[in-house]
Amino acid sequence: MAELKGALVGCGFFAVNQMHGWAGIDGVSIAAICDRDPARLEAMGTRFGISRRFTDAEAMFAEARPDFVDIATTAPSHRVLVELAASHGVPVICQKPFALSLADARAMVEACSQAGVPLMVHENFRWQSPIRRVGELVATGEVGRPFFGRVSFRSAYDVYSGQPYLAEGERFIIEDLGIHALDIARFLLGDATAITARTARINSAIRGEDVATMLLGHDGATSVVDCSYATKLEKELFPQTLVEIDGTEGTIRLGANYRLTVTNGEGSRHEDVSPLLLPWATRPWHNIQESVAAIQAHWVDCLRNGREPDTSGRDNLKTLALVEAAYRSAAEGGRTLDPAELR
Ligand code: NAD
Ligand code: 89Y
Repeated sequence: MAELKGALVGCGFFAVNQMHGWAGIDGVSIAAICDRDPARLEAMGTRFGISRRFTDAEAMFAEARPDFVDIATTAPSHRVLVELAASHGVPVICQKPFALSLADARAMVEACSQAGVPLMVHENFRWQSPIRRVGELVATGEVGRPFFGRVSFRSAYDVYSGQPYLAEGERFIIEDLGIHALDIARFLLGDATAITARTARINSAIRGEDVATMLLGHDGATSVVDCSYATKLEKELFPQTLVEIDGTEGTIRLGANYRLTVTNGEGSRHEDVSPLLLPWATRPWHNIQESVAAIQAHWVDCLRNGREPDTSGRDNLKTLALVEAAYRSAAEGGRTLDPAELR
């Protein structure tokens, strides 16, 4: 099997995880990296021993001719970079949030489709092993037909020191974190046909909303998706997503510290679904870090076998439509919207 030679654009805070992830996958290497900030480029190149370094993505595509590109920049640059990859015929992975608007996202999906290149959004939370386990239990009918779900992420972890831009944008928690929780709700309960949202800003030192509560209607089920970065708990749970599923035959609870409880006609049982601590991982990020490795392995599998990734650009339009609809609903006093109206 020929080795896949990838390239990475964006050598910032999170890309380190992606570089470690690639290093752990057989038959894949990162042959070139790019960042417009020379200091960040040098730091990443030195850390991972990559000598082909570019400050300009166009030059990187033209000279390095990678088999795929992993875009790890923040959202404002995503459209330009995805379209650049498409114009060079290079399969592309793009970090979440995929785009700043649905119009941009649609254009990016179209550009890749026209160029015939695969496109995956790095929407990794549904790849966390505890979430996968909940998905497996739902899919195998352990609790019957789900009629209610809750996807909850509540924390007061200081995300601003590592990612200062999170404190600066007009939008914050739905676009940055709620996007993952909404995607998990879709993954577990299917696409949503209605959403209503309320938001609040509790931390006055940031610009956007840091609390969001959303109510979603799915086919045959209702879910509550709630997230907060203003919740001071006795024990900080960052970055755990807690999940509740009520089904016709029982319940699933993914509780704190990765304790899973399944209750059905056979009684209750518990599982420890703690994520692996990969050799390069650091607590408490190891849950997210494991999911980075998992989504990257999925990408390689899809690329080699000509399959569309689960979190393709096309699929992600539905998650992004929920994000847009949530902001619109909150701005309009909690009006219920069908996200398909926005898609
Ligand atoms: P960052 O600002 O630390 O890093 C981004 C880097 O991209 C910077 O070094 C910047 O110079 C570079 N860059 C920007 N535009 C460029 C361009 N056109 N060409 C070359 N380089 C360019 O950001 P970050 O915190 O690493 O976040 C990156 C993305 O990862 C964001 O979209 C964020 O939402 C996402 N993220 C995802 C997860 C997850 O679990 N999926 C976690 C954290 C961050
Ligand atoms: O950017 C965010 C993400 O995607 O996961 C957690 C995070 O780093 C901060 O909210």
